[in-house]
Amino acid sequence: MNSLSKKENEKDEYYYQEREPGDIIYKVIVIGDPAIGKTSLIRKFVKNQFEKDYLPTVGVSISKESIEMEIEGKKVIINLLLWDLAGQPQFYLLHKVYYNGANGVILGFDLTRTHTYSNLKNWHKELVKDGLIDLPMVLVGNKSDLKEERKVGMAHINHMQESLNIPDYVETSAMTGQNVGILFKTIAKRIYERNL
Ligand code: G3D
Ligand code: MG
Repeated sequence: MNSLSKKENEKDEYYYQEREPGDIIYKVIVIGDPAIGKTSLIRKFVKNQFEKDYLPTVGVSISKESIEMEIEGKKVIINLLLWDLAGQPQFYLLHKVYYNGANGVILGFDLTRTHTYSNLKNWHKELVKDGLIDLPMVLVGNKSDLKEERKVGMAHINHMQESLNIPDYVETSAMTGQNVGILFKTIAKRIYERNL
């Protein structure tokens, strides 16, 4: 067996292996304007980059990470399948396919670029149109390390949270890793609570 087919094989085994009946697996879609740091946030969070599948034809890459959390005194292991959509407009028609079966949404913007913040409304509209509005959702403002270049203040963010009805907001830096774990744990916890 050559190394490529061995790798393919391992990947298949990974994706199709039998799972324990109690295994918790959630599909989380990560959306927002290009270059806000969606891919960087996922890369920072996912330890084993082997557990990733890139489908260039549809512009989607899927990573998996497990988190152990204590929720209401109970230890739970949650597997997150993180769907990362390439931002190119040619893929926009595929959003509906990409959204299909999602359990939660991470909606992001770049703290240093105001239009990525204004565009949250359009991303949200698309979620409404595709019937995903009731899913657990976390708002993320990324690039908090770029303090000097910051353009979006907390008052604006709180206003957006209210108008989009997203109670959870996390401010991250994919560069330093600040709050990256908290971001993914927050969405996992919200989905878990929703499904109790
Ligand atoms: P996307 O997946 O949303 O399109 P990427 O965004 O993850 O590709 O990131 C876009 C650019 O922003 C990258 O720079 C990346 O290194 C940078 N970036 C992402 N997150 C952060 C962050 O938290 N802080 C800083 N300072 N930069 C960040 P390049 O230069 O590779 O295009
Ligand atoms: Mg990307």
